[in-house]
Amino acid sequence: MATRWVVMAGMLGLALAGCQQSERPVREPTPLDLTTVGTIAGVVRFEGTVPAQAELQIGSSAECAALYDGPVLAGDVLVKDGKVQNALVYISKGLGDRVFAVPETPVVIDQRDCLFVPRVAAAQVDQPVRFLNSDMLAHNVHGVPTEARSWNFMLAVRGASRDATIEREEPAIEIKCDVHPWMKAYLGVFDHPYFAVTDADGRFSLSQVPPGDYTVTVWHERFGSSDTHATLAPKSAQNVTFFFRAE
Ligand SMILES: [Cu+2]
Repeated sequence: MATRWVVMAGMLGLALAGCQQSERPVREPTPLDLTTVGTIAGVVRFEGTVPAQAELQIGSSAECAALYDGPVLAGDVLVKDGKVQNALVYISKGLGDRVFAVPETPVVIDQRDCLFVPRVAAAQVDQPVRFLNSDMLAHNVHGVPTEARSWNFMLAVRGASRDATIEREEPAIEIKCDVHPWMKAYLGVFDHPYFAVTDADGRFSLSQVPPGDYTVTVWHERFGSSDTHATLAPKSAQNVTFFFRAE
């Protein structure tokens, strides 16, 4: 009998902890002095022989395979003229205890032609991340963070969507579809708005950054990550170039 009570109390404790986590008080954003903010922008480059993209083995699903004629590439290495697309660049140190408003606009990740689109995305902590299914077959969305809570839901039919919010920072959360094991995406989650995914020209831009000394980090799913230092004077623009090199 005594044991039973202990177990029940333990469960109650867990339930309360869960409640508190999902109803955290909204923190008041720190005012940003727009007369002094600046920009950290630049490019992510790759030097040397560019490794080949992974080729996806989609043959286990006849429905997915029917969508393609030739090989299906992962999009894990997108390098053009030495410029790296789909690298995630973000401020990793230097913002102190500033608090930033959380955007209500969702970051959208589609499941289209049996792939996640985009493959690399980023959001703020607590910002809605909207997953869609644009295919005529069922997908699921399984986020497997190492720090934050995982999530896992089905999007059974075309047009289905569901939002997830991530409650703590993590630079690159792996997202997969358990129905189709080749489907992967990566989501960076930050408690500030200073992040970007590089475009086809390898470019990124972090705007409205307060003056200060920062560590800026680049992450790429195949090439790894590296840091650089950037000092931003008031109302200035700082240029940063990251280099990945062939091993
Ligand atoms: Cu799927």
